[in-house]
Parts: sequence; structure tokens; C-alpha cells
Amino acid sequence: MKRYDDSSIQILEGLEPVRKRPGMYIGSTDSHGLHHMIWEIVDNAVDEALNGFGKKITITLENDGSVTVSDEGRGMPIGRHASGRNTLEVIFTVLHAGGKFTSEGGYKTAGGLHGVGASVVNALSSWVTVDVCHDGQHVRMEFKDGGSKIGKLQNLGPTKQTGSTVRFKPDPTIFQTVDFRYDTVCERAREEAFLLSGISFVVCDQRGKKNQEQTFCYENGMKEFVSYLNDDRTPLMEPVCFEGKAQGVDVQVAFQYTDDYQENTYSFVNLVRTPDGGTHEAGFKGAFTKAVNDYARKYGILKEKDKNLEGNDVREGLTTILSVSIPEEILQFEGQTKGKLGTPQAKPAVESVVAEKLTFWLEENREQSDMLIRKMQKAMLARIAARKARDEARRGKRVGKGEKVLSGKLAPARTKDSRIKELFLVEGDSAGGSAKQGRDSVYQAILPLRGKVLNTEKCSLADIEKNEELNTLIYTIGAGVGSDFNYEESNYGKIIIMTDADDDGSHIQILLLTFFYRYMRPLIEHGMVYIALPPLFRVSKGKTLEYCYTTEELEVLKKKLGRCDIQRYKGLGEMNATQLWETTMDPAHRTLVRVGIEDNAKASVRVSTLMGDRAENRRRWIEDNICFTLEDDYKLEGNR
Ligand code: TTJ
Repeated sequence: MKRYDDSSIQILEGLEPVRKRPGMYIGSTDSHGLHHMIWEIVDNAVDEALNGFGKKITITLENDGSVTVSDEGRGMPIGRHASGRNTLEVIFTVLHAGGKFTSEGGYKTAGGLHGVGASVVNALSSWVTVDVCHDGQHVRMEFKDGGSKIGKLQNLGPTKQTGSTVRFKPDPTIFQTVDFRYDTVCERAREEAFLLSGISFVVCDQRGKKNQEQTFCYENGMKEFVSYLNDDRTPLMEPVCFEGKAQGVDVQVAFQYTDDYQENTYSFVNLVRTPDGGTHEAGFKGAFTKAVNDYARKYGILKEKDKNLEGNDVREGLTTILSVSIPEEILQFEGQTKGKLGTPQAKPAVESVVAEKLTFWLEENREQSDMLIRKMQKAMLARIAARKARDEARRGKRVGKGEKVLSGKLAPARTKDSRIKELFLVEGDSAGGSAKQGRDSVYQAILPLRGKVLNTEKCSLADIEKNEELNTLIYTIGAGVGSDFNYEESNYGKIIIMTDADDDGSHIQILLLTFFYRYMRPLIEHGMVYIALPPLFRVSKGKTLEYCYTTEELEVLKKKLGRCDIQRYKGLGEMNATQLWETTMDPAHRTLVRVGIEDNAKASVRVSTLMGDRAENRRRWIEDNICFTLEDDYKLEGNR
């Protein structure tokens, strides 16, 4: 992230620039930017807590649409500032007042992404009230209309407490929405609580009738974060955590292995997630792999002739939280969404901490270390086997297991051009039979699916490889699976799910999509997965014959034709081969729905949503974020 603290910005007085270009300061004026206002304020309270003052931070969503953030720290400075004005006023009305105007000299913000302070929140609010309890005094200062001070500093009398409270109401003329979401605030509060052991965040919703409140506080935050992420996985060990400091960079790491095949790395810089990784993550991965290999060689688990374990094998089933704290001066973000750390120093810093601490842990826990390395070796063998099987499948060789499962089931297409080949996954043998007869065998292949597809939400790669149905699917597509999957090697340009238009059919769709999403995600990302829409009705009158795909279409047609003969299709199996071809498979007439991942969902995926959390949440996430679009252009293509 480009910081706005270069000299040209510093001379800007007043807050007009913030109101003119809010996006520059808080990222956006949508719901995301709105919530960012809260964290901009909370960051200040977090700093105070990190300095050792006040371990509890309360965030209240008030009935009038404002938000109150309060801490139990020393209270913001309220005296006279060098400029002659009150320091509180300076903090809230001068851009980038942050580091310069506080006594400690090191008033860094926790945020880092847009950590530009309280003045920005003031600029974008209809009103702000600041209460400070400090040195036995309770004082208040108020602002309105984007930062104009109302009156003077008020003295509200003596108090025994200390702390700062800021209440602000976002300006509805700036934001597209001013509706704070309790769940969103809780999610982020939980994340900060995980990353900041011992600090407690209370989130309170006072709006409407139902008052709700949750407290997030973790004594061993990093470990608990990992456990939380792995909640519905089977752990192979207790979570491990370590920390250290090198070259001015604070590094905290927690990790845990599960029997999952996936690797989950969540990295943070100054408490902000870096979904695209960067130098810190590169340092972690490199040093982790090296420490493991060095250990394995030292104890002869890897022999001289053996190749080193690769990063992918080492990290199979590994869940990691990497949290680094980097001084503002050297903070640098990259990429279109600024989700990647660029600071070069972070790499050697993380490397040296991980090398030292992980090596120490491996040596201190020989038994577990050896168990984990055996697991990594298995992962390596599985990867090599999968690659070999995939290459053979691509070359059309059918060997071993592949031969048995493939025989008889798949009706292959004749062309060698995989881009134009289509694989129909068809529910049931009878529909499969019609599809085989009705298809264009030049480019259409049919794979009938018997019975229910395995629910891959909760099983390991090993379970999948034992499952005949999915195993056949993997071999047929021929592009590997899981971390070894490469969509460019797919034998088909389109994978088309064709099920009955009933509950069972949609369940099969969800199970297949879950599988593709978990184990062949690039297929979805590249728009190669489709759902075929069979018609619901066949309508005939004399010589005319038409198909309707919805009840609305049917109503329109009935009005047009008057008395006619209507046949309702209950399943694909009721159509003969010709009908199935005409209605559902022929590119000139069929309707395909392309399966995608919602862009905005992808962009805003937070750790907590993807979370391990409960299996239920993951399933819901898939249902909420997989999107479907009608593939109109394909119809045109088919009409040529
Ligand atoms: C500065 O040095 C003297 C002691 O207090 C230090 C300070 O700034 N503390 C501080 C700031 N505590 N809390 C804040 C704070 C809290 C909220 C909710 C909002 C803002 C803008 C600051």
C-alpha cells in the first residue's frame, strides 16, 4: 500500500481531501469501507493495549446507527499541542496526526493498510463525540459535518477511571450503505483477538429489540486460531507456536498438521490479512521446507540418494497462521488489491526465526517429527503416483486400477481435440443409456453415475481414491486431483452435469460441485463446469412439438396453442435418446448453466468465512458463493 505520508500530503490542512476522495483513505465507500471506519478507530485502542494499558476494547453498534469504541487505556492526551491547539483536536482534525502528535514518539497504528487515523473517520462522519478520562478528569470534545469542532473542550467533572471513548456516526451522503453488520464486526474482532493474545474484544449490538453481545479473548491466541481453523478436520498433533524477532520484524507462527490433503496458510501483516502472501510467506515456506529436510537428512530418514522433500509434500495437511509486525517505514504492499507484502526485509527475518525455532521444535519432539516426515514421504509418493497415472491416462494407456474402473462405464468421444470434447456426467444408468445413443459421439463422452456421489466435504484424499465413482471421474478427466491438479491437462473442455430436475438431482449436483470445488477448483475458476437444464414439459399439438423448461414457459405456450397434449418429464430417463439429444445435449437447442465462483465473494473471502469452523459453514459457503450463469454465447456457437 502506498502510504500517504509523503511531504506533499503533510502540508494538507483540513479534511476536505478525505471527503473528496474517501476511497483513497478507507479503500471504498461500500460496506467494506464502512466497516473499515470501525477498525480505524479500534487500531488506536489496540495500540494502547499493546503498550500495556487496558486489555479490554468494547465496540457497540448503537441504536441511532452510530458506533462507540472504548478502551481502558491511559486516555488520549488532552493538553496543549505544540501548534497551540488542543492535542485532541489535532488528532481528530489534522490528517496524519498519528505519529507526530503523541508523547511516546512511537504512535504507530496497528492497521498499516490504511492506518491514517481518527481524523479520517471524523471527516467521513455526520458527528463524532470523543470522551477521555485521564488524570482524574472526564473531558469531551464534539465534532459535526465531517470534522467541524463544536464548542470547546468540555470538562465533565472528576472521575476515577481512565480510558478513551470515540462515538461516530458515518455520513450517509458518503457511504452507499450505513448498515453495520454485527456478524462482520464479530468476525474481525475474533480474528484480532486470535492474533493479540490476552486482549479482549467485546462486540455489542444495541440496535432493535434483540440485544446481542459477544466477547472474544484468547490466552493462547495463535494456537487457538489454528485449532479453530482445523475444527472439523482430524488433527495429527497439538498446535505448535513460536515467535521471535529479527531485523526489526516481529514474527509469530502457529501450525498444526491434520489428515487433510490441503494446505492452509493464513498470513497477516500488522494484523491485516495478506491473502496473496508475499515476502513473509515466501520466507516461511522456504525456511520450513529447509528445516524439515535438514532434520530428515541429519537423522537418516532421507538417505543420500533420496531427493529432498518438496514444499508441497511438506505442507500437505498443514494449517499455518503467520503473523508479522513490520515498522511503518518499511511497509510495502503489492498487487492490484494490495494483498501481498512487498517488504524485502520480511523474508530473511521470517526465515531466521522459523529456521531457529522450528529446528529446535523438531529436535525436541523427535517422535512427532519422525511421524510427520513419514507422512510427507507418503505425500510425495502419492504425488508421483498421481502424476504417473495422469500421464498414462492422457496418453490413453489404461493400466492397473484405471483399466478396471474405466472399462464399460465411460462412452468415450472419438476426437483427440480435448478443447472441444464434452464430458456428460449423467445421473442413473437408464438416462446414461439414452445419452450414449443420442449423443454426437465425435465430441461428446458419457459417464453414467450410479447412486449417490461421495460427500467430499468431510473426507480425505485417500477416501476419495478408494471411492470408485470419484476415482473413475478423476481418471476420466485425466488432469490429476487436489494439489496435483492441472486444468490444462483436462481431457475435456466442458464437464456437464446432467441430472433429473428433482431434489435428488440437485443433491447430486451439489455433491459433484463440492468435489470439483475442493479438488479440481481450477475447472470451476476457468468456467469449464456446467449444469445441463433438461426440459420440464413436452407439449404437442398435431404436428407441432415444443419443450418447456419452466412452468412460466408452459403457461405462455398453453395460451398460444389452446388445447394441447402436455407430458411432464419427471426424469431424464423418461426421454428417449432422440428427445434427450434435442432438448438437453444438442448445442443448437440446449441450455447450459456455467458454474463460477462469485468474484466479490472471492475478493472478500475472510479467513473466518472459509473457516474451518464448522462443516456446516463450509457447505453454506459453497452454496452461497458458487454462482450460476446462463451460457448464452454457447448457444450461438452451437447454431453455426
Ligand atoms: C498517548 O500518550 C499518552 C497516553 O495515551 C496515549 C494514547 O494516545 N492513548 C490512547 C489513544 N488510548 N486510546 C486511544 C484511542 C482510543 C480510541 C477508541 C480511539 C482513538 C482515536 C484513540
